[in-house]
Order: sequence, then structure tokens, then C-alpha cells
Amino acid sequence: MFPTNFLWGAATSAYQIEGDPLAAGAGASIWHQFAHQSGRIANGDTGDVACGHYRHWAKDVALMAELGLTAYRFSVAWGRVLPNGIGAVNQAGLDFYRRLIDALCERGITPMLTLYHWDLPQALQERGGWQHADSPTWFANYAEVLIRAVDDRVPLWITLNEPWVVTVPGHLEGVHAPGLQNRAATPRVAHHLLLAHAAAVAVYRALGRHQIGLAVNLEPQTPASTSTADQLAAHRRDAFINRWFLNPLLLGSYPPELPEIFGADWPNFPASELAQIHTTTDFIGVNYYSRGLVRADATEQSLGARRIQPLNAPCTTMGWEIYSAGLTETLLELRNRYGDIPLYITENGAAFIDSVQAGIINDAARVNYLKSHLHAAQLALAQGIDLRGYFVWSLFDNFEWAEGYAQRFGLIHIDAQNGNRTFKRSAHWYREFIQNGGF
Ligand code: IFM
Repeated sequence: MFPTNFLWGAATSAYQIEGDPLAAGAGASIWHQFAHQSGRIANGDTGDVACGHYRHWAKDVALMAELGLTAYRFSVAWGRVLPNGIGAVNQAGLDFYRRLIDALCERGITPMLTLYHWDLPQALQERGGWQHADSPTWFANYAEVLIRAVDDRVPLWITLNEPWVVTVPGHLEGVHAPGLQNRAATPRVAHHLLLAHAAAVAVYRALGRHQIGLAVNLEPQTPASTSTADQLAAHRRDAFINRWFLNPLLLGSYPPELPEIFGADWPNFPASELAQIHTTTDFIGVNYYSRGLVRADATEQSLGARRIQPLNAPCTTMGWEIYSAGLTETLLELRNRYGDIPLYITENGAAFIDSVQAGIINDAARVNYLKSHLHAAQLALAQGIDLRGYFVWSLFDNFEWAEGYAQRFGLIHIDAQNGNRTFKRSAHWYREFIQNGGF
């Protein structure tokens, strides 16, 4: 049922797994800075050690091969390559990624490279970060360095991972780096991220030979009741989360709900910039975990909507409802809204409490989660969706941002004491699934 050239992958990101964030001349990122501020991360955790992948990358690529992955999605730490974000290239940082990519290619694992998974160089944050009008140019110049260096071996590129998360938890709620609560700046940050995506795509069209896209977090918004108020609230939340980035990119304009939500804080963006953003994209990466059950709530500033916990529904330890049908809905809705664009599921997975017993981690709940979501993906394929690959989040238990190491999403368990890697039952199951080419 899955096409024979379908990519079977797992995904990670630099700050979440690499450790040694300042090694070999790397510049600090906003996440390094943020994680070292007291009270920001659960248990005071940081990415200083993470999974030690910066040291153990060769062993890790061997594990990916053992798992039978045909693709691996990872991100590049901008500050390893350009310690100040702009200016001189740090050859040692670039070489780390060259070696990783070479090792993947030697094993027949297709690299999917994400340029930005949230770790802006701190030096750029000090100039204003994503609020700065030059940020799209900084990003395009960084993209150019990578494209020139490794496009010959990297067939799949992602500009930004989840720009919504960069925007909202990072600049509106302050729970992610850079930890700002600046409502007035928020729409502009999102706009600069979109311009940055478009600028990098323009560089790619000039220099690259393969495919480039954007990865977004999507979740269907279900009204908590049949009341008109809840239905309107779900619709507004859908604009806020699902359409904020894809509408300007694929249709050329922001959803009309956004100026209503932000009121006087919504700038009058020039038509020329919207035209720049409205670029062609080779594919969309879909990061899917759950749905939002939405209730109207006038106290929720101008969004007027709140996500509520469903009663009696199974949830992961993140508190996210397990709702696999939402994956099929999301993929079909994307086609309804934007046409027949090639899609990858660039993240899907679940955090659970895994207990290690006599060296065995029997994470049956994760196996069930993956099975049900792969089934949902298959249903979308059967309805003609151009789905080309699936990446489990995540290859390893890793640094789960504000949750630190408390939330574990990995197929591979990492022992916090000694860094030892152990395949969970889900890893064994996924290996067999890949070998069989499906169920
Ligand atoms: O760990 C994150 C990842 O970095 C981005 N998408 C969601 C994952 C789980 O929260």
C-alpha cells in the first residue's frame, strides 16, 4: 500500500541531540542562552550534553542503518557554521555536517536537512533576531553557505521547522527562546520568517538542484460542542495555527482572522512582500501530533478560544490527545485548501513514560501510536494524497525544549548517566515495518 520509493525515516534537531554546543568555534544559540537562565527549563536541564551526538555521530549513523531507515531528517546548528550568524564561516562546524552527510550517503540513507530548527545564533538575537528587517537576508546568506557546501549530496531541504512555534511560544508566550512576550512584535516575527523562507528558496532556485520545502505543525481544530461560539472559536484557532503560514505562502495572503485577532498590532504588510512570500515550494512537511479541542473563551485575549483537555480520551505524557484520524483529516484538508502539493510527514510520534526492565523497554503505547498514525497515513494515500515519506519523531530520547529531558519521544532510549543507546520495542517494530514496506 505504501509506494516502493516511499521514504522511511526518523527526525531529530541539532540543539536537541548534539550536545557540546560551543565546540570547535561554534557560536552560542538563543537556546543555549535561554536554557542557562534559571527557571526556564524543567529541572534546570540544558542541551550541553543532550544525546552526545556531536561526539557519537558515527555510532548513531550505524544505529540508523541497523534500524533500516531509508531517510534521516536532521537540522544544522546555524552557529556551528556561522558563529556570529553572519560573516566568517567556521570550517570545523561545516565539516561536522559534511562528515555526517557522507556517512549517511555511504549507508544509503537519504539526508533531509533542516536549515533552522529554532537555534538562532545569539549574536543575531542581540541585533534584534527575527524582529530585525534584515533577518531574511541573514538567513538566505546562511542557506547559501550550506547549499553550496552539500547540495550535491542532500536531495531534500527544509528551510524552517515550525515557524509558528518560533513565533508564538518564542515571542508571544515567552516559554521558548528567546523568551519574549511581545505581542506587538509577534506578527512581524512571523512575517520575517516567511520572508526568510522565500529568500532561501530564491537562493535554492539559483544554486540548488533538488527540492526545498517548509515544515509546519498542523492540528485540526474541533469545536468542543455544537454551539456557534465554539465553532467560531475553532475556526479562529485554525486560522491562528494552521493557516497563518500556509495561506501567505501558498495563496498569497494572510487569513482575514489574523488582523482581527491582533487588532492594532497587525501591521499593514506591503503587497510586494506578500508577493515575495507567495513562492513555489517543492513540498510541505507536516508535523502532526494531535488535534485541538476548542472552546470559546472571552478571557483568552482576542483569540477568544482555548484548547481544552478532552475527557476520558487517551493522551501522551505531553497531555496531547491521541487522535490518529486527525492525521488523515490534516492531509486531506491540505489538498482541499492548497491543491495537490507533494507532502512528507516530517514529524509524528509520542512521549510516554518508558520503563527499562532488564535492559528491555517495552513501549507498547508508542508502537500503538505509530501503528495507528501509519494507518491514518495509508488512508490518505488511498485517497490519492501525494505523500512521499514518514519520519518518526524522534530517533532518540532528547532535549524536549522547556520540558528538558522529562519527556521522551525516542525510538532509541538514551541512558542519562552514560549515554548508552538501547532500541526500544518500537524501534524493533519500526525496523520490521520498514523491511515489510508497510503493514
Ligand atoms: O521536540 C519537538 C520538535 O523539536 C518540534 N516538533 C514537536 C516536537 C515534540 O514537541
